[in-house]
Amino acid sequence: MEKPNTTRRNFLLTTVKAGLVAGIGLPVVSCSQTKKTEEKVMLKSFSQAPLGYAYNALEPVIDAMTMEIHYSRHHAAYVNNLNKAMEAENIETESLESLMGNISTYSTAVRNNGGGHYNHDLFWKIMSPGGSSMPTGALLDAINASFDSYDNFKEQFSNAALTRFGSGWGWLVENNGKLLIGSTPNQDNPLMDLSDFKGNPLLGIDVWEHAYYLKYQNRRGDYINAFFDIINWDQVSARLNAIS
Ligand code: MN3
Repeated sequence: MEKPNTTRRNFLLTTVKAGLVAGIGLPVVSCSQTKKTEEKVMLKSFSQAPLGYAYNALEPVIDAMTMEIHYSRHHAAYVNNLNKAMEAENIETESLESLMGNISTYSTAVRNNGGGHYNHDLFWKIMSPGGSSMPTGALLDAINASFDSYDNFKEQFSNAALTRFGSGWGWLVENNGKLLIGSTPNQDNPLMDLSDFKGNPLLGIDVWEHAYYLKYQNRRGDYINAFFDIINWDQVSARLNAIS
């Protein structure tokens, strides 16, 4: 049975005083805050996964210095700043994807750095040395069904990445069984609840100047065209299979 508030407060004050006198740190607040962590592990911070290949592994398409700066400074900073923002705002989440899906409820710092972390984590994984020249199997079927041909897909994807004004990302996504092509500004992505372009990201290309400027300067189109030589289509297929 609950005691009236005043009695409880007096009891707590008395116990705290008694605890202080006795030199014991008493747990004044009773336990009721651990329930929601019973079934799901809640994340309070994120870490950067290993790159998985050497900085020079994607040459000549992406030079080693660009890769090193991009991974060890740009991406690392997004992770670091995301963790700072999550701590400052007392945020816990089930997953990075879940954070993206509710991004409109968080600060701009969480949106920019959380998006930066998600996007780069995907970007490193969907590239590989030498690549695998063409999509195959169910992915190729889906591309043909949605864009008529691989060449049409390549043209539309390149165009979306090329025409994204300023900094942002070009995307191939799955949305309700269909594949779509689009782009997002800054570090936004198609998982974000506030994004105009939505879906499950399968393939993404970073078109911020820091991704290509050292080698390509202002020639974004050349960078996009070369990117097709290092796409890890097996990873893109795996992402599609994980959805369906
Ligand atoms: Mn980048």
